[in-house]
Amino acid sequence: MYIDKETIKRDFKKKLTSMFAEEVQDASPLHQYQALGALVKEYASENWMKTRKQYTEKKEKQVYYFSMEFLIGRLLMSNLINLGIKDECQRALKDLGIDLGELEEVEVDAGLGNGGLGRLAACFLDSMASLGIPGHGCGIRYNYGLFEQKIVDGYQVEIPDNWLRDGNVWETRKEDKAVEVRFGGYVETSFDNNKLTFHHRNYEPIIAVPYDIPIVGYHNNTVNTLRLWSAEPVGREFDFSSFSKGEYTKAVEYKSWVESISQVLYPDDSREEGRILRLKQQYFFVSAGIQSIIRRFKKLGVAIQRFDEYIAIHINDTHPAVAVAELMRILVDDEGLSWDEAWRITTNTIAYTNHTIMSEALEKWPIDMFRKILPRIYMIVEEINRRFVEELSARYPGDEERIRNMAIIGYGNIRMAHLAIVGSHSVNGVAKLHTEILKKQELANFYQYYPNKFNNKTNGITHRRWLIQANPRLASVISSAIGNKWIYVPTDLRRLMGFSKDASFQSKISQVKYNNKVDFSNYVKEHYDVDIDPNSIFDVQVKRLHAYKRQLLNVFHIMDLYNRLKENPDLDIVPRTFIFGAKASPSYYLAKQIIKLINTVADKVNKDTSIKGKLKVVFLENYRVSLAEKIIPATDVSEQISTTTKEASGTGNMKFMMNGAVTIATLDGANIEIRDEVGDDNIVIFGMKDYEVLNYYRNGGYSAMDVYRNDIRLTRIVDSLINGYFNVSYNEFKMIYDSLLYQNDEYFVLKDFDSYVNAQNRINELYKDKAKWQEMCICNIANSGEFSSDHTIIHYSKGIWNTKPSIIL
Ligand code: 26Q
Repeated sequence: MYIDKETIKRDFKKKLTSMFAEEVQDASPLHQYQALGALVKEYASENWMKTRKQYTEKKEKQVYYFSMEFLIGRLLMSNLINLGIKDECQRALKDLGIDLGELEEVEVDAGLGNGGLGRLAACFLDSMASLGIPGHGCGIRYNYGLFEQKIVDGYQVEIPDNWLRDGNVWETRKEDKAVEVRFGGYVETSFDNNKLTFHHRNYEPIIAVPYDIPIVGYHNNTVNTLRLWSAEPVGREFDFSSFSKGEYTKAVEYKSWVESISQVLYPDDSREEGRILRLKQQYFFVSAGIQSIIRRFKKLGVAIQRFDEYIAIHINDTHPAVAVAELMRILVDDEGLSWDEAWRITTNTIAYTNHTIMSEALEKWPIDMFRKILPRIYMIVEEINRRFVEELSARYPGDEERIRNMAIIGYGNIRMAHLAIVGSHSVNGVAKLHTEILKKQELANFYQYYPNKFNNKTNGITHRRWLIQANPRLASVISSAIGNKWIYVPTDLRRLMGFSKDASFQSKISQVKYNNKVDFSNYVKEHYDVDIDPNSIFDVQVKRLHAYKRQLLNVFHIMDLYNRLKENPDLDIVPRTFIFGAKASPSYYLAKQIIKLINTVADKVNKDTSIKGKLKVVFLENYRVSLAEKIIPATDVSEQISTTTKEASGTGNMKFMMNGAVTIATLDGANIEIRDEVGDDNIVIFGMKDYEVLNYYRNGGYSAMDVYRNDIRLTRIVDSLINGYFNVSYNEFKMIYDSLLYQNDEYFVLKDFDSYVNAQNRINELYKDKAKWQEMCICNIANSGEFSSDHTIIHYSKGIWNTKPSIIL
């Protein structure tokens, strides 16, 4: 789309007038941002209509990506870039005395996700739109996203994320598209016209109101939709006066019960099981989403028997797995199809992605709870299970144990992963190793039974947000070397390999990194009042805090390095700045102790002038998408150090690679595929191999205590957690201490320590050779195109959804 500067200026002023009756110079940055956002949305609207119309007229197959989480971040810049009007807009605002970069900072992140899974959903939306694939998001419009993190005295404190306080310029409330979702009550059966019929009685109705957000494709006129559902009571305006006293109270209670459903995103907390509200959230958005899909489908005038030829539903982990039963319910109860016909359609429509092998994260719901909230859905799950168990008995006669292990309902629970596998035609893992582990270990029984359902789709990230938008300096240096085909075909970045040894190109790349580091240092100074040196190595670990991600291993290396520096202040190392960003789930105490430990170490190290500024540690408060966009382009060393087999894929690893960081990693998740792309010389690998880890888990034989006793560095570090070294109470880090020595270090922090320290020493040596280091950085950028989510989405589209691009002229 092309809009000239003068038009933008005129339209922007008009918006300020119509929305706020203000002139440019009187409007606050918030109002300026809101006016600009509204204007950008307006610019996208025509294509939004056009896209929708074309999809309907051409009856194109649609994909609906169902996810409890969409970690969108900000939309202003990415919309401007994708519409192709960023530069013109920047010039227009400049004429009016406004800095676009400042307005960008006014937008609050849409933090409707925990981490990787939610961000993946957001990258996928961007890629689907940019490839012209008719694909839309379906989720929940939480009033509160992931909590805001404050660090107070080194501890994490959670603050509610009231992201809608000033409204959301990107959304459109579609009241006329609202649907009803029913909870509770009971099911009556009757025989009508010789047919068994089910009547849901005495249920609590809830209105689901959709809020639509445009998803703008890159320079291609496509605008898809992210539809987020909000829960509202039936009868929006209560006529409270008409209620008697008792009913009045009931009505108010009902209202707040309803509103609780879309109130808050659950922080990733697989330990806290069986929370009723989360199940209600799941059914709420799944039912609303499927109802609205059916409604639209019916307008096509195609027989419902052909539903699966026109619709693909993708479920992001098991969180929306109740979709299997809900689609069955609608097809059987409302559309009057036979069970077998409905089952064929359902399984052909639905596909499922698994994001974890951590067994404690596999969702299950207690039968009694599930039945009470979703009585009809429970009956359907029971019937699916009955038929599945019957099939299994025919295939594995007498193998009761296998059948018990595979059943959807067992040991008083409904196992959502089993429901998702049985009810879909495709089950995919998110990186090669992860998929292999699913097939050979976690889901081996299912793989044997349904070998053709299983497939791998390695994750990806959108290079538009994570390179073009977040790192414009790098994008421009790349284009000056190889042109801009890479923007449309990211694997074209490969051509940078021709420049990997080119001294002048190396120096450009190094200058970009340096400038980004200066920018970030200024940001750290302004927001944390910490001085960091842009000439030091920026070594970054940013991701959710989890024991398996091993932030602790990183801290232990820092403690060891500090000890070495104390012994020898002239130790020949390149100065390093270790940067962390991580939120811990509010009830995950071990994770919170690790945050406190990082801050405690930071405090001690940063205050100590005797180490001559060779070591700095910074904990970035409130890590989120918009902060990731600032730190990733400024990173030299990317920490991807999970216990091998535990990180399904990782996606941060890809973002760093694309921005020219060198990765220090275990051979876990997608790190393996990154290594395969760049080769062993351009990544630093350490740690246990998958088979070693699996062997210890299966057969035992690891003694953390022995490792601790036999390595004096570790003895010293681990002891200092409890011996007063840090001037904190004995119990401050006791849980960490016990997890290592008395729970035998489940994630092999001690076991991998020596190997990790050696790897870090290699990093130090490599960095000293400036040319070699730049060559590594370029090689990483050049090979990162494989990890564009465009690539990933093309594979989903061809291999799972059977959809094709629809070019909007
Ligand atoms: C479960 C029960 C109750 C409340 C919350 C949850 C919950 C919420 C979020 C469980 C899991 C999640 C998120 C998981 C996640 O982000 N997994 C990551 O997915 C990425 C995308 O595939 C992978 O790259 C990461 O390896 C994986 O950890």
